[in-house]
Order: sequence, then structure tokens, then C-alpha cells
Amino acid sequence: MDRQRRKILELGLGGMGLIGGAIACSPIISNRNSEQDKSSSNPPKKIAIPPMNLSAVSQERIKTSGLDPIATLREFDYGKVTQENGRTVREFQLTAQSKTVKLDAATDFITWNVNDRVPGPTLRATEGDRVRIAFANRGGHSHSLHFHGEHPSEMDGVKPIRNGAATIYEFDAMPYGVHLYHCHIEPVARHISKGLYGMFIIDPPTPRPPADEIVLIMAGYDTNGDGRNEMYAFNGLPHFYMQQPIAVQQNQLLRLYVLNMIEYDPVATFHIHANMFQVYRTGRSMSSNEESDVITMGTAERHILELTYRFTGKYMFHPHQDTIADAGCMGLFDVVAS
Ligand SMILES: [Cu+2]
Repeated sequence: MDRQRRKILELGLGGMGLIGGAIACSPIISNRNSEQDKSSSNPPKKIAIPPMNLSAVSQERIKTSGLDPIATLREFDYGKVTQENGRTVREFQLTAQSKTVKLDAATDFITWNVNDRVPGPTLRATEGDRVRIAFANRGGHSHSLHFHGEHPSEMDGVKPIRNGAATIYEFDAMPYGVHLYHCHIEPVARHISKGLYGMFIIDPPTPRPPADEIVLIMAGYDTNGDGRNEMYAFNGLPHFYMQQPIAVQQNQLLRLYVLNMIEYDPVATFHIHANMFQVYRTGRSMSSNEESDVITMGTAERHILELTYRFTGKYMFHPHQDTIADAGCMGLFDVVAS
């Protein structure tokens, strides 16, 4: 039995089409450098995460839309961790699915997604870990998962996995930085804009300083199939963080992992009000490359942005192409007193 086949059986993906309910979501570890802190020689600094206090309107919208931007905001999937031959292996179970979501009261949209959510879970590993992704396709069309980062060509995820089939993607997590995964079946723009993508963070061997870590993924929705976006969103749901501001604490380091996943528009900027951020391009450096309050990102570009709010109050963030912002890609930070 070849290695790949054996792994598929070990991970319970054998018997294509029988994968049914056997696949459970990997454990989600809520927030921050909880794993890294353990290996740090310094005691971890306490990071305060103010409660979001979801309004009744927000709760109802999450329920009826089928999209949960709170789940993307501060939740990281570290996978099922095992040791093999003295090294850390992280196993992730990802399933391509399809479901209809409500972008607003009048707009139903059929997503193709990972693990029944848009964006898919934010996967997280440390540089040098072995990453093993059990991918099952129950999405109704051929799909694949293509990861950014370095890996051999046979793990590049461009080969279609037919509906009902499964495969394993396995590689070493490298290099550290902010990466992404997405379906790579043509037309790729369509497969991505329908929701088959997620963030993939590879932490550096020496952890970054403790911070309130937040994921913001910008995406567009072509709701009428004309090859242009009619709606946009942060973390899946248009306008959500305007009705439900993201609570953050004053005078505390905020680390944003920002990804531009907007198809059909060549670029989007990301802008914050009333402050400046430090830019770590593609998360590929430990020291800042530049300081700004607006950064231009092509599709699939992503950065770490760090900032601290000195004053309490509500502050907008959005692309400075204001038509994109007006169509749903806009939010607020609510800075609360420390
Ligand atoms: Cu696809």
C-alpha cells in the first residue's frame, strides 16, 4: 500500500463517498499565542479581550445569515497535534461544502466553502511543523485546496478532487508568515469568490510579542453572475462590524492579520481611521517595513499590521476605494478604556 493511500485510511477518509458525518471539525483554540506562550522563556503577558456583547440584532443576523464573522475574528485552528519521530505534526480536517447564505435580507447567495463557513477556518502552525490536511470534497463540484507557502509540486493542490472524493495534502510549514489556502479549480476567480478560501498563519520559531490578534479577510460577492462584485465584506458578512463594532482595549498592542481575497477587482486598500499602523509585509519579517494608515493589496496579498489605540471611542476601518466600503467592506473598532 502506498504511503498516501495508507494515510487516507488512517485518517478515516477511505471508502470515497462514505465520508458522511465521520468528519468532525478540528478543535478550535480561541485566541492568541496560547501555544507559543508555553514555550516562551518569559511569563506570558496577559492580553485583555473585551467582551463583544453581541446585540440581539447581531445574534439574529448571524443565525439567519448562516455566516459568523465572530468565528473568524479571533479563533485559530491549531489542528490535532501529535509527535512523529520527534517532530510536531498538525492534522487538519477540511471539507468542501455548499450552502446558501443570506448576505442581506434580500440577497441569498450559494457559497462553496470549507467546513460550512466563509471564510474557512484560520489554520495555524509554527514554522517547521509537519502539516497534514485531510481534505474531503462534499461540495457538489470538483474542488481542491491550494496552499501558499513552500511545498513540493504534488502537494500544490491544483489537481481537481471530484465530488465525493478525498485526498491528503502534507508538507512542512514554511516559511513563517501570513498565508492562505483556496480552491484552484477553474474558473478560479469563481471558486474563490463563492467562498472556498481561508487564512493559513505560520508563526515564526521565535514568537511575536503578545497582542490581541484579529483576522480580517476582505472578500467580494458577485451576486448576479456578471463577473463583478455587487457586495463586499470583512469576514464573510457585509456591513456586520458596522452594526457590531469589534471591541478592543485602549493602550494594548493590536495585531491584525489582513488578507485581500477580493476577486474581480484588481486591488483593494486597507485604511484605519485616527491612527497609524506598522506593516510587516506578508508577515515575513520580525521588524516593521513601514508605517502608514493605508496599504494597497492585490488579490491574495496579506500583511500583519500592528497598532495601539491611545484614545477610547469608535474608529472606522475600510478599503479607501469607497465604493467597496459602501457595499459592505467596512467596520468599526470600539476602543474601551484599559
Ligand atoms: Cu472549487
